Amino acid sequence: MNSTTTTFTVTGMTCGHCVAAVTEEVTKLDNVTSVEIDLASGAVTVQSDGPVDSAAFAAAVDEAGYEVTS
Ligand SMILES: [Cu+2]
Repeated sequence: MNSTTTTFTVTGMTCGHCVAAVTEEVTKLDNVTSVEIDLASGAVTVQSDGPVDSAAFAAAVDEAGYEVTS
């Protein structure tokens, strides 16, 4: 399968717990194979076997208690 990399920016994460919460929710999304988060910049890099639905991503981040800015 094709591996796709998508990067989003999420605001509101302040510590390792925040990173873990976002990682847990985003990992549940369709096609997602891995999630990597840079806490300092808020960059969330998602590896997937196909497209990641941006609305589903935003909903997952919202579920964790944070906000997608890009
Ligand atoms: Cu935190």
